[in-house]
Parts: sequence; C-alpha cells; structure tokens
Amino acid sequence: MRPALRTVLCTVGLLLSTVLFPSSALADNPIVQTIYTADPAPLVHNGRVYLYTGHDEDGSTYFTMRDWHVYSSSDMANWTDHGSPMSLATFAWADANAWAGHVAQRNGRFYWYVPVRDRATGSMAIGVAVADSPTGPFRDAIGRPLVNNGEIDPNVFIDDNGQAYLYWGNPRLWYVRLNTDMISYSGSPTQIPLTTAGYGTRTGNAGRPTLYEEAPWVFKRNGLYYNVFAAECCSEFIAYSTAPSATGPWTYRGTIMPRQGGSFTNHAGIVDFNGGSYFFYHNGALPGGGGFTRSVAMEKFTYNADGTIPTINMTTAGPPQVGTLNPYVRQEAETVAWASGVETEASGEGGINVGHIENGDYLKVKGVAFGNGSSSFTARVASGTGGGRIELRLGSATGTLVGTCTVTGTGGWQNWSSVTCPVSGATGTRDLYLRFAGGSGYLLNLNWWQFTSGGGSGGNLLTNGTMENGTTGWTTSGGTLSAVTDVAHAGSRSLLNSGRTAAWNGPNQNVTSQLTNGKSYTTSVWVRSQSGTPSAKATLAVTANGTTNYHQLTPAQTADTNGWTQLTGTATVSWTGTLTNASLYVETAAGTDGLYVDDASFQ
Ligand code: FUB
Repeated sequence: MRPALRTVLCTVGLLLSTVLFPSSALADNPIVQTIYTADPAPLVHNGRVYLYTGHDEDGSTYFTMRDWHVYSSSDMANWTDHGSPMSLATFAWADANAWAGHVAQRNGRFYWYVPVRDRATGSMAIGVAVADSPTGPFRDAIGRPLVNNGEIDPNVFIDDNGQAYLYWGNPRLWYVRLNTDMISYSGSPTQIPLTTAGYGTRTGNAGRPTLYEEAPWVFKRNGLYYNVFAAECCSEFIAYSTAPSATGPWTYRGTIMPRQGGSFTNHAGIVDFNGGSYFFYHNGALPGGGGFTRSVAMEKFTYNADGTIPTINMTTAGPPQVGTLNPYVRQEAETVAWASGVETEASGEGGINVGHIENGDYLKVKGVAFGNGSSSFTARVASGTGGGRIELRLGSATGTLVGTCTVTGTGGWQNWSSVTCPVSGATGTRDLYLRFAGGSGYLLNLNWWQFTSGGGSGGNLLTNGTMENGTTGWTTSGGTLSAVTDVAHAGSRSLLNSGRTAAWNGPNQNVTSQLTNGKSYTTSVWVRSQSGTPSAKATLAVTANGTTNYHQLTPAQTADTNGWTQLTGTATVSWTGTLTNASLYVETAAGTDGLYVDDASFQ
C-alpha cells in the first residue's frame, strides 16, 4: 500500500476510533484495511470461514488487479491475513485482469475458478487452480482456460447428488456441468434464459432487458436454489432469484442490498457459519476508496420464515463476534479486527508478519478473553533499526495501559527474536490494542504474540505496576516518592524515589496477603538512576514467626538504549510459621542517587 494511503488509513483509523464509534464498538467493516480488496468469495471449512478476494491496486482508475488474497476467521470479528497464494503469474497463458473468483472444495482439494485475460485471444476466460490447503499454494490445474467465451465471474455449486455446476457470465448467464475432477466438464456451456420473470426488468437498456449484470452466487437452502447476483449497472445493487433446480427455471425475488457504499460495482457471497448467515459484499469505504479501489465487508442476517432474504444494508460495525479470542495460545500478529497504518508481508519464519510499523500505528484484536488475568506478554519481533515499544492497551488505542514491551534492534527486519514483558490489570474479555510507539521511521516487525496467564488480580501481585496511576500502591522506605512524566520507560509516567539517604531506601509494596508458601515468583522491574550507575535490585523481605528473611528477586540485568535497566529473576519464597509481613523493595546495592522505577511485576 502506498505511503499516502497508509497515512490516510492511520488518520482515519484514529478518527473512526475516536469520533464515529464508541470505544466498545469500533468499526470492523471493511474487513481488510491494509490493501483494497474486492469480489468476496467466502468458504466454510473446518470451523473457519475462508475469504477469497481480489485486490484493487492502489490508485487504480480501472479494474487493475494482479493477484488474489486469502483471509480467514473463526469468530467473524478477527481475520487472519494469509497473503496472496495466487496471482496472474499462476496462469502462464493469462496476461491481465485478476478478477472475481470463487473457491469450491471437493475431496480434500480446493479449486479456485477465476476470470483472467487470455493472452492468446485478448478476451476474458475462466481458469482453474488447485491446492491441497484452503490457503494454497495454488497451481494452474490444466495449463489453459477451462472455458473461454469472453465472459467473467465464475461461481461453482455442488448439488446434493454430487453434480457440480460452473456458472458465470456478463452480459449473459451461463452454466456447464463440471465433472467430479472439477477441472473438466461434460456437455456444452448452456445459456440460462434471461427472462424478466426470472431476472427482473431493467428499463432503458434494450440490449439488456433483465436486471442480471454479473457475479452469480448459487446455493441451495431447504430444497430451494438461490442465485444472488449483481443487478443493473451502474451503479449495481444486489438482487436474487430462486428456482426448484440448479438449472432453473428461475424466478426473480427482489433486492437484497440496495445501491450504496461508494462503489459502482457490488459483488456478493453468502455462507452459513456457526448457526448464523453472513452476507459478504464490497464497497468504497476505505480512504481513497471508490469504484476501482474497493473493500470487502460483511453483515450477519436471518432468512425470513418463508426463505426469502431480507434487505441488508452496509454497516461499519459488522456482525457480532462468535465467541472470544484466546490470548494464551500463540496468535498471529496478522489476526486483527482492525489494522491502522501497518502493512502485512511474507515472513522469513513462514506465514505472514505485520510490518511497516510506525509510531502511533496499532492493531485491534477484538474480544480477547483474559479471564482471571495475565502475568506477561511475549512477542516475536524483528527490527532493522533501533526498535520501539509495543503498548498493550484495553478498549481503545489510548485505553488503559496494561503492559509495555520494549523492542531493541535485532539486526534486520527478518532477524526474529522474542521479547517478554510483565502485564498487569488485563482481566475479563476486552478489545486489545497493540499500539506501537517510538521514534520516526519504521520501528519493528511483529510476527506473533502470546500472553501468559497468571492468577489473582491480573497476574501481577503489585498494584499499579505500570506507574500510570501515580504513586498508588507504593510507599518508600526513605526519601520522597513522586510520579513523574518527564522520564518514563513506557506509557507516560514513572515513579521517582528522590532524597534517598541509604542504599536500602526505595519504593516498596506490601504483598503479605497475596503470597503462597513455597511458590516460585518471577519478578521484572525497570529502573533508572537519576545520576551515577548504582546497581539496583528488588528484594522481598519476608517476616514470619518474628524472623525476617531477604529474597533477592532480580539477579539478571538487561540495559536498554534509553538509560533503563530491566531487572529480572525467579525465586521460590517459603517460610516457617505464621507470615506477618512480606514487602517487595526496589533498592540499590550502594549509593543514594534518586531512583526511577517503572513497569514492575511480581507474579
Ligand atoms: O473486480 C472486477 C469485476 O468487477 C468483477 O469481475 C465484477 O464482478 C465486478 O465486481
């Protein structure tokens, strides 16, 4: 995507999130924000909806389309970008126009039928590619056009008796019976009579007396055959006809989606998934969008009791989420409900990563089920520059900060490394925003992420570990404690303990009621000295039966490039008798310089 569009998307993403929609219901339509997509073709397979789309090139003034893309979702809110497994180059005999395709599944294989321009004839033809997986890779199944009559928009329907039909056409409407190999056919292409009874009445175009324009989508429901199609031009609306058999006779049933949305074409696909019915279409809703720069979106709908389809209008909210997203298993960075400012690309580790990330960009992941709480977050990252920060925020891109991961340079945009940071306060089911922060230019690439669950109040036993709530939860064993905004490891605040008169003076927190005897605790805290380089540490003072023991919690030290040092370590905490006090201190081995503390976790 070109920088200009990226900038606009970033701006509009923020606008959408801050102006048009309440934070709990941010726009999830259109489905893809990183490129322009068109001509949706959904397919349900193994508990996921796979969405096959065309791809309008940025700034197009015609249907300039060179490849196709695949996305998938298990919850109809978060969509995983699978990249582009098929392009014009897949078909050696084609030279242009990667237009509206359709994928059908049979015997464990996936067949992608597409209209492309036949180099030999200069006219449109239908090709077919095949793959063993719904995400490809796809290869040309026959090395030549399957049909070649200058018309477009293939769609395949397999009837209950196993007979498959290929439908296509603009300006006419055709079908042919496919053989069970799905890459050859029997008999000749047959024209479906375009009568006004079957396909409605168009006025003012003697050459096209019916409403049928293009984009057939045939399916069967409760014994009734439906053909949903793009009607009239231009602009198009979506209408449908029904029939008692796959070959007709068809009866016109009316409009499904009236003209709207800023694109003079529309193109529909319908699937049932998880008990719901979903209507996919395209419009010009993204910044810079229009008739040649389209975007795929979808709505949930319910058939009327008599099997007719209700009027469906475009929305920015899209359908409700099916279930929730599990943050405690690896999630791909490219699984999002909304991406602002970023792009996706092939990853050197396989699959896709999110890249071209700049300060202020973000990814929204909808309905993340944190449950009782998370203790840490791990991200797979790469950076060819100095890196940046991944802020974990809830509810909006400026919402509550529950953790920050600092990413340093990894020596290359595909030199991957894992970073882990503490998380505090991520509980329940929330929309998660991965917001990127740092200097100018590209900051980092993100391949995947995963949270670690932790018990208690969000996993982190410390209150206000991010220091974003001022001094809340903290006291000091000497000197003065203040919340400062001029120095922060992440977010906008850190804690400063100034006026220290002894090395053991430092911010501390009482955790007596939260400790479990014999349990192993992991600690992470970021520290920075006001001057000098004192060796800081975190110590847990445990008093039981009148005796105090000191556990050193943070033997490891890792400096980042901004003067901050991360202290980390794990210690088993046990005691004999009655526990009367347990407090975690951040202190120094020597020296009394002022001490900044940020992003502390004990879990
Ligand atoms: O995307 C190119 C063409 O525009 C498709 O083949 C038609 O259905 C219309 O959407």
